[in-house]
Amino acid sequence: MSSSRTTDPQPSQSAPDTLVSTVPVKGTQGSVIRPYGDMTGDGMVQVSFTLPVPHDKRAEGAALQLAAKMGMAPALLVHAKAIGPEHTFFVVYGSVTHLVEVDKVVVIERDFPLLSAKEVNQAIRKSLRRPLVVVGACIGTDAHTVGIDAILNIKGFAGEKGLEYYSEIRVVNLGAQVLVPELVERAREEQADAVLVSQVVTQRDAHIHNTTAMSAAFREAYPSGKVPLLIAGGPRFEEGSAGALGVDRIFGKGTTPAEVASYLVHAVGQRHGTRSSEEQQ
Ligand code: B12
Repeated sequence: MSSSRTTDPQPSQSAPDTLVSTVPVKGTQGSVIRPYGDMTGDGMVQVSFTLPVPHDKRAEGAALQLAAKMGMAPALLVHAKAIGPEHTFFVVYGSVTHLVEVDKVVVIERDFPLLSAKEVNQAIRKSLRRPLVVVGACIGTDAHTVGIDAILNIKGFAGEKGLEYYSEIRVVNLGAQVLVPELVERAREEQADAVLVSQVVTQRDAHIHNTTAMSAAFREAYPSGKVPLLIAGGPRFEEGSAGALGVDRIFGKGTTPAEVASYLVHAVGQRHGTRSSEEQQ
């Protein structure tokens, strides 16, 4: 094993990092780890990618060159297949030289209490004295409604009922491919307290562009301080990117309706200067 593998941790390229394993590696210090392939600390990973070249020997060499530049040494080309006349798909398996510093992994923890449906309803009655109005939609050209429906529809997700089940939440679900001006108009008509948008397609960063355009449109249409809570969700948003996207909160993969309902109570409570009894403890 070369010394660079054990003594030269690479800075992380993007935060937060995903935690793979927390078991310390023999020959490394503290919580520095390497991927596991055949044995502890061998650093083996498998990656797949496409290069815009026809499939031939030169293409395979190009794939291995890329693997080496990504810090995979040695690297094995385990699969190469032409996808059309001008592109080749590759799978490369090899040992990475990079180390993972588990201590430096940043995890964003939930910063509000998880409430039962009864507690959510009570808190809304206390803070608003009327039902909380939620307007939801899949915006842009995105037609992936399963995620937003999982949060909004009464049938819910992961054994939890959706927001429609809560007696103090009124849900207006606009469905798929809703244009931003339409969403803004409907939110105003319904006097929405919160607007929930879903973005699943990430091609060409569509989720980022659409969410940023949506938040800008709301800021333009509403007086300052009166913009509804803006919440975006989908499997590929970066945690912690809410500020950059101009929204109040991002929810990712595996979100459950109770988490969203609890957040709504927390955020509405903050706006109206009331907190749920759990938060007061
Ligand atoms: C079902 C599906 C479809 C269905 C959608 C049906 C429907 N009514 O939704 C159909 C067949 C229509 C479809 C079409 C397409 N699809 Co599709 N589809 C999928 C698939 C298989 C599952 C998505 C899903 O339902 N997940 C289950 C839900 C519950 O999970 P979720 O969306 O992550 O939602 C959870 C959280 O993210 C969060 N959440 C989500 N939204 C929100 C919103 C808020 C406010 C909150 C709080 C939380 C929240 O809470 C949810 C519950 O935990 C995925 C692949 C996959 N396995 O994920 C591809 C996938 C999303 N599709 C993809 C593609 C490319 C397409 C098409 C472009 C294909 C094509 N060439 O035509 C079209 C696009 C159509 C369009 N205009 O949008 C790609 C997207 C790639 C990318 N990086 O953008 C994927 C990843 C497949 C792939 N690997 O290539 N698709």
